[in-house]
Amino acid sequence: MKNIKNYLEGLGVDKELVGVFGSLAEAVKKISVAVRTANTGKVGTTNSYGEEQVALDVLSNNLMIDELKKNARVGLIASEELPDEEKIGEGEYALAFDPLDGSSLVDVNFSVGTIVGLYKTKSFIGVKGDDQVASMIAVYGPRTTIFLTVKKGVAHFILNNEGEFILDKDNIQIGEGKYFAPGNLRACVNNPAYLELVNYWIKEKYTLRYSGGMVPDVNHILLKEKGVFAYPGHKDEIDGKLRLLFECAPMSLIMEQAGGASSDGKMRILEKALETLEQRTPIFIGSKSEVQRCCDMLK
Ligand code: P6P
Repeated sequence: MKNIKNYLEGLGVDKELVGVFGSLAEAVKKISVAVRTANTGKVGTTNSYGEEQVALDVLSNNLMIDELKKNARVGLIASEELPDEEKIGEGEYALAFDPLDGSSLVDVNFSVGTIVGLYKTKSFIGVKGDDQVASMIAVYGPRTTIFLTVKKGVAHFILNNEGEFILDKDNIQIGEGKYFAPGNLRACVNNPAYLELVNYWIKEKYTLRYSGGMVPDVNHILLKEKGVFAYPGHKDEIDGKLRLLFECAPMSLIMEQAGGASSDGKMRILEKALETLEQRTPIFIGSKSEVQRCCDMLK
């Protein structure tokens, strides 16, 4: 049975990057335990985007950073839970992450996830998603799983009882099919085109799969190999809620590497140059024809 290390070695990935994924796997295992056991209460602080932090946000962020600080190959980090990018060493890899996306869903026992984009850069300002050398999402659900890409396709791993992530499926190929995850439905009030798009999916009898957690919702598309997740902006937040660096770019790299697409409605997410760490973007991600439908109908 292949684990992450020998899967990556089989692709000829250099040992430094294999080691970084080893650190990420260790962090994911620790966050998985925290999600299942730690306090989900609010800690009375907010992150630099004004979002109230729950104890788990802070704990997950600390678990991730502690693990990365042990790896000499990691030089720069940026986290949704930190106010700015931070140099933590001399290594060539720069990691941008949302340590626990959807943390507010833990207290209702919904699935949540970790999102990581890996770069070789001295600063995240100015980077594009296409500059990522790799990306990873972890899902904390009934099982703890990882999707990752090193730009040689996408592979899925499941954590076993021995603490190993074992290869479940590689070469994920996104086709077409009738699943939809229509986020930010409140945008329909001021955006008749979005209302028309959602009504199209309803009239065509698409199956609704929306949990309020982007990671499990995109994970569903990757495992079913079809479907679309939409999160448009609306008049009060024209760029929507989701962040380019910490959420959308890493997810978009995985989706495109699996043969899907990801757009902000006008351009590929992976072509968008980062202007600020907290930059948000609308996102339509999944099966190619569904993403195209979103772009066409929301033009
Ligand atoms: P809404 C979770 O808080 C998150 O950042 C994403 O994981 C998710 O897709 C989105 O927000 C949900 O937003 O507006 O449905 O609560």
